[in-house]
Amino acid sequence: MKTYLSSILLFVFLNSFAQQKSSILPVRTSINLNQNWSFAKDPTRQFTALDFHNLKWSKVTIPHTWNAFDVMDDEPGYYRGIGWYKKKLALKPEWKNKKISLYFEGANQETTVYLNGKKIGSHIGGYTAFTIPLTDLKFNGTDEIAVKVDNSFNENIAPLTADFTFFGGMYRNVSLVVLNSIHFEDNQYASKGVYVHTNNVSKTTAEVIVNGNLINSSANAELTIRTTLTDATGKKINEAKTGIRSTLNKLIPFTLAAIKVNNPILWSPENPYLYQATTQLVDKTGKVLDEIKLPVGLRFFSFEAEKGFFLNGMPYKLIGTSRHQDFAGMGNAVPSALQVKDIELLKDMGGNFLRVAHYPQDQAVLDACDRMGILASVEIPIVNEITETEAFYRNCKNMQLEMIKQNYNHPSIIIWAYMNEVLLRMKFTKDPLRKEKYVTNIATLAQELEDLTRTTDPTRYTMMSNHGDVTGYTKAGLVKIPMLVGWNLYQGWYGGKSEDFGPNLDKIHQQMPDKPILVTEFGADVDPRIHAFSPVKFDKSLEYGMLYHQIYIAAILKRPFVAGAAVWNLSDFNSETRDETMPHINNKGLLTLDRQPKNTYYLYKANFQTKPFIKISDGSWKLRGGIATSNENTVTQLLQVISNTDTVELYVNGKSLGKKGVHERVSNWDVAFKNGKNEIKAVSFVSGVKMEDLSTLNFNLQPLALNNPEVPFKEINITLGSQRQFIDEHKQEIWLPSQAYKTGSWGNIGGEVFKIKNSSRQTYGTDKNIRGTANDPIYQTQLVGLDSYQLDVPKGKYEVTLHFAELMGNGIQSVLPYNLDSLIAVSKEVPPQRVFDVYLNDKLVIKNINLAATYGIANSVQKKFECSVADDKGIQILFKSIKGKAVLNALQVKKIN
Ligand code: GCB
Repeated sequence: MKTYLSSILLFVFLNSFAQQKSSILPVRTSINLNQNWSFAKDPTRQFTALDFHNLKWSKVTIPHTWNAFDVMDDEPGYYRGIGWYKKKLALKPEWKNKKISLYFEGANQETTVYLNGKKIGSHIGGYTAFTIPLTDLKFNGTDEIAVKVDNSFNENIAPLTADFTFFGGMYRNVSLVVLNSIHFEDNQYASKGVYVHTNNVSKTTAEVIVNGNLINSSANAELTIRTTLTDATGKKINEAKTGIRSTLNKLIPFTLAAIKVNNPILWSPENPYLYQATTQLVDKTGKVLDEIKLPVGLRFFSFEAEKGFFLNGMPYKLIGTSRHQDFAGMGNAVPSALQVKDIELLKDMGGNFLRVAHYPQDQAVLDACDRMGILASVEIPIVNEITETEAFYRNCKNMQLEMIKQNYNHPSIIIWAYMNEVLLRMKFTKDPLRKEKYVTNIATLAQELEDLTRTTDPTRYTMMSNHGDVTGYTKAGLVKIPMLVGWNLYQGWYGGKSEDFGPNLDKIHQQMPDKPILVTEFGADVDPRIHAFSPVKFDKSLEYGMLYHQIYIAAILKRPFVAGAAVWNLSDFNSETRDETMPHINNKGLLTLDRQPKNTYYLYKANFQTKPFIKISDGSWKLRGGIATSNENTVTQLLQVISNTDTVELYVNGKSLGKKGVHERVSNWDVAFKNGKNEIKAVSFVSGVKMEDLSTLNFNLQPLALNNPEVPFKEINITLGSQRQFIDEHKQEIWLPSQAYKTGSWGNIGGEVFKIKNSSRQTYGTDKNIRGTANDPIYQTQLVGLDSYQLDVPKGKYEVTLHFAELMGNGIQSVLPYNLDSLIAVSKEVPPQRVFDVYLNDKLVIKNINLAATYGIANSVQKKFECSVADDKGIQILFKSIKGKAVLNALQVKKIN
């Protein structure tokens, strides 16, 4: 919550900054309209722009989503319906003869716009910009715009289903654009109407070509269109111009002669050098009527099936991440400055590639890619499946055109894509003929989008991203349609082992030796609160994530035919339909939802950023704990140092542990932590220059014997049926896995680890959302059928809290929503109803507890007691079954006296 709050404050600050900056250009005036909107939900869907005054209005600022908070609760689902926005316009009288329009950078997902109660335009699709012309304005201060936005499911609008939350609202900037009656225009696709591309680029020469459309709504006129190309210092390189006689109210296309550049400075990630093309519309008297400034990056690139990607004639591995646009506490209504920060983080990690997934994003993102040198792929949101209707096809094609035309001028873009895992949610599986028709219809849509893309922009490559069903996509004819194929591969996560990834890539390449391929997704969920010393798939530990990514990075770098790879995902993101350890969030990010780096981010940084780098992998583990195995009062645990240097020297509490080599960017150390603060220093020398990283780790040591006078017992938090360590940073609690009871120490007597029976599905405990807690992992595992729990604590007064949740029963075995292995057997087992008593030091404290019947399935239940220990028998918790087997999920014991 703390981080959410600071994010929100930052948001308010950045937003007011954006207001002050609203740009007044000499010929195009663009006024930021983000302030002072009124907003109301219309769950009954019955209001119109004439009678909506009775709704419950509140003041909002754009960017705005109505789902920012309802996705943060524990309940599934979020408001998908209608939201109304209204605002009065302040118009200047001198604009009376100008062309005035509203420019929406994005609203999710169907928008209808009204002026003074009358409908004046609409837009379909949540991720592209649109322009609504304003005519019939009154100019007397009463002009009111109303905007109806609807994020309900609509079978004709992509995405239909996806592993991300479809936040509703006017979530990107809105502005008022005032233009002369003669201006550049693309009235259908909300682009600026001027396009720039390059041709014949080499190290010695390049050509810059500008084309576009203009419109004249005043009187026929003789006009000149002129483009001036300047270098990054503003020095003129050359210009091109043409004369045009414009006829009234007709869209007039134009193309200028190529502007030559000798010895160009080529654009690349290492040197993202931008020229600028300023295109002006000039009348007979020399007056400039319109002007558009566009960045120009001179670069040439190609993909080869065998050798991968080439930039400016050199082999170049594309490495980066995919990105979703949401942020902690804000949903998708994120100010541009924060979005730019993401690109800075990607750059800082050494990334040179961004897959803008699964939909076009804020212009600020691609502007940042242009400036910082990140090559990009952008796609429309056809995800998982299609609807076989004319309207769906039409909307998809329209989105594709909007995407290309609105983003055409970004030199960073090299790929347009249009489908993601479109065979994942296969329809008509029981009717082979109908299924075949469905697949044919997908291929037809793909081909139409492909053709449209190639004609609209022949300067870029096309791509489709598929899940691991190589045969399915090949048979469906989908592999041969796009110029590049992206594979989303999750060996070692949704199926198989991480080590299978490399051989799987080889197989794919052998099957389609002529096709350039990228790995457009790979990743493993990392919940940074979870750690494991023997990490296993699905435990969500940071340590499993590290191993997974080490294996993937090595496999990608080894294979030249892999043109590029994008980690799924740059950061964690909202996905309402997910449960698991952090319900409603997909944890495959290298950064958290509020952009804190996980250790996996540093692993990429050590691999791909070229400056010397050293980092103690404390990450989220500055607070950790462990159980002493002897009476030494130290606990030896693994500590990793992430670095791109060859050797690391590690100091613990001022003492050197010696030097060690770095393997796959990690050096592993067994550190004997003492109780309390441990000062760690990692040192490396690069070309004689010393570099170091410092960290203070707070270690909570549990002595072997709980009555050890040197480490007096204060508190212990234990999870059962788990081998993970869980850190609750807010409460500063460390949860350690239980152990079998040892005399003098503590542990469970009896009990089996909870497993979902008769299921080939892999989970760690259950992956069901546990209601009533944010610490789901504590409750998602348990011991079943235990006899007792014994803690040999010293004499004193204690608070004992037992944590339960019923993990069996209807609904508990939901299939992972995005499990890519479709052949998973789901247990249909009905829960054994358990009823049991609990005794604390011989006293009956819980009688006849029936978790399922009393509290329901997957609800967290806490029972707190006090007890006094007056002898050396410690604390004994006894479980007596009446029906079925007793369970315990977690246990906390605190000394209070
Ligand atoms: C995929 C999807 C992506 C999901 C991801 C996951 O293959 O393309 O949208 O979020 O897997 O995490 O399951």
